[in-house]
Amino acid sequence: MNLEQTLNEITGKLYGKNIGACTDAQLYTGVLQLTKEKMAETPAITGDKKVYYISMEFLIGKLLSNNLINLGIYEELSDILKKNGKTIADIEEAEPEPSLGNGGLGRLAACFLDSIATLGLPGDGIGLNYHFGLFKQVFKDHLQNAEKNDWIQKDSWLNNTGTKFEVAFGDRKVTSVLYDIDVVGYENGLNKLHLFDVETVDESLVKKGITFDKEAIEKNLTLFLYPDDSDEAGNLLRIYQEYFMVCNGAQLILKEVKEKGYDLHTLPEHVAIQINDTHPTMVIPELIRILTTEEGFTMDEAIDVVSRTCAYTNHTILAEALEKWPLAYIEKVVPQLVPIIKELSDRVAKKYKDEKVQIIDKDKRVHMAHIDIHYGYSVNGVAAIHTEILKESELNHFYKIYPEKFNNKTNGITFRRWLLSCNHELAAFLTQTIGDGYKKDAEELQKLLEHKDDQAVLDAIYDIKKTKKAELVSYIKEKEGVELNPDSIFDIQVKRLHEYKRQQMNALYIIHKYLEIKGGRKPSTPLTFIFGAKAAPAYVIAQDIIHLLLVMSDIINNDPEVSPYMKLVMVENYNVSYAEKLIPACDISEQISLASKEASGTGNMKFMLNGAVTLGTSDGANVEIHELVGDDNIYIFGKDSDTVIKHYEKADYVSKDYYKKSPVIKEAVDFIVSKEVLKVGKKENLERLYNELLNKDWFMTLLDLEDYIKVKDQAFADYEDQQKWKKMMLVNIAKAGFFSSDRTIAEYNRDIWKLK
Ligand code: GPQ
Repeated sequence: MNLEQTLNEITGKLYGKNIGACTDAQLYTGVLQLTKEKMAETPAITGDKKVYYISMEFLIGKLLSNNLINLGIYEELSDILKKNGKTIADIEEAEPEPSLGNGGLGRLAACFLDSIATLGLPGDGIGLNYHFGLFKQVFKDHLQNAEKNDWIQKDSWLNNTGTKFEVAFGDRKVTSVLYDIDVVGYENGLNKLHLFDVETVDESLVKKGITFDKEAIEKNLTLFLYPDDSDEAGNLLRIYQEYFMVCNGAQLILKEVKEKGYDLHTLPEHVAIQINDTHPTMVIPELIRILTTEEGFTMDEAIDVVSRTCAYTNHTILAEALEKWPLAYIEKVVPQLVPIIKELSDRVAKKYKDEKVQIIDKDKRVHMAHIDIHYGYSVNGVAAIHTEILKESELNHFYKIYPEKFNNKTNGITFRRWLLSCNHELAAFLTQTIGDGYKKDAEELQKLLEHKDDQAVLDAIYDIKKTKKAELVSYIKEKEGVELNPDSIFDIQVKRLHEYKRQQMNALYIIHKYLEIKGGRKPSTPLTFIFGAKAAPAYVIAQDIIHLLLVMSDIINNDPEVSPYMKLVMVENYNVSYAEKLIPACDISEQISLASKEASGTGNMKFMLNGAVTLGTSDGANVEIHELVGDDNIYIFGKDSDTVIKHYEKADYVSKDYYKKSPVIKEAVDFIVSKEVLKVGKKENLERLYNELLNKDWFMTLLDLEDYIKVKDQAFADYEDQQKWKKMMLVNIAKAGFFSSDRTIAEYNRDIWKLK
């Protein structure tokens, strides 16, 4: 049977209809079933050593198109649908987006699974099946509201495996259920994403918005990702979730190793466990607990075996993100782990006197990262500058003890999703121009450099950008009700909302531009500013920044004097699917974090690959982008990380000094609490933000604002020179190959996992 006959048969059985008669939603279900059948026929990737990537987040996005691409049947299926009067794009719209991650860390895990399978390496993900995932963002009265994201439908990518484990929280026991999602490599075999759930989970617990009873663990454990952690119950729930994941993960790993007939004493020869930031750290004491209590290991043996199996990735230097759980909390949730953690801590204390490397500190808090570093065999950062900062300052005390453990693995992105799937036009043009070798070997994108003086190629890249901008314009019109000008410059900042990422600095630029236009200085090419960001519900200032952006968009877009020259839109519920529409349409990629604070960033790579030019600070992977494209193809501004780190050390940054010194800064900051803005927005939120910027500004917005304005204006001016801009686009695309997650994963494997 050919593909069309198979699909007709499926829709016939499901709905008694042929392809052409189905609704898009019905057809989605039909194609889902077809794809799952094809995946089930794909051979599993095997080998005598396997990596388990354990993570609280897997921001996998919609899976249909990617699976079709990786199976090699995307084109064929899309033709079949067309023939029957349907489009693959409409069917994609019917797929709900799983929301199993917050941002970069979760998305990275998803890119990694794709690359592990694509490289033919045996490797599975281990995580949780959150029923409502990360909240759905809804704007009302210029404020963010959080609602549950009900993404799981009757038919989905989840396969109930029937595997169950028991997980004990002291005397309280729960039973897990394991759901698997198949991960198919690009023209390669099959791995799995294992998502654990609680058998007794109860969705009806969720009342208004995202509020629910936090005590009923058996019922609530897998309802949401990252529950509000502003109170003790929230913190405890997070620890329950973390332990639930690692306890299941440990049982699954040991079960698989035994089933293969290996002696558990040889665990490091057959298993590598990559710990994605500190959230899964308890897998270390949990494995030790199981091996010593159930498998007859001595404590020394268990510690030795586990330490040679686990490797840790650090994704941030922000102190507030480094988990330090009170021992009392762990005692309450998993008392059985406490003796192990104390043993691990005592062994460290005997050997090292330095306070800074202890596992349990004087205040009886457990430093999760310290467990990973002492009892893991590898510690890696996620971009060159980030790893240097870890070695030289943040984790310097550990680096001195274990220099051999430290290594860098600059992040990457899967080109299947972030080029082949989200930008068919560019992918097809590249294939036509440089062949399709780049699909397997991303470095081949450099061949494009041979065409940098080829007018037809330059024009084509620019035209594709125009097409993608036009598509985005109609999408935003439909979703947000805002009319954008496709001939304007698209300047985009999309990422989680955090002060260190400095969306507020971008907002101050926008205020500055608005005032300039009001004063009669109009930009030669109109400007479009687009934001997308969710803020943690308990993060007050982040909510205020969203409020300012929403208020400003109201003011700007409704001002007939200004809106022909400038528009601002903050898209609602920014997620992976939205990113896939925004990124191909972007001209200027905003990567403006305070230097030293963004571990890597991965959006920066996606934008570059799609021909946007970066406007950024010397932070995270921007530094490597800069090195690759050279000074002429990027806009870098702001103080460097050494300068910033010194400011923190000396505590000598005073934002008010910058405000007083610069009339431009003062004017923009004051505007936040001007009559005009207060008329539209809320006094409390706007004043709080204003005071924060003036009296605290912990992430030094005002430090870089003047330079930012100068360099951003330069970028807009350069855009006028079309020829110059086209070449910049071309160089960015050509140099993006380094950021393929295939390269990143090959490095993890070469240096850390060592799989065949
Ligand atoms: N990151 Cl620790 C997250 O998205 N969530 C987290 O909890 C932590 C880090 C990000 C980080 O901010 C980005 O700079 C990285 O590019 C990303 O992880 C992946 O490494």
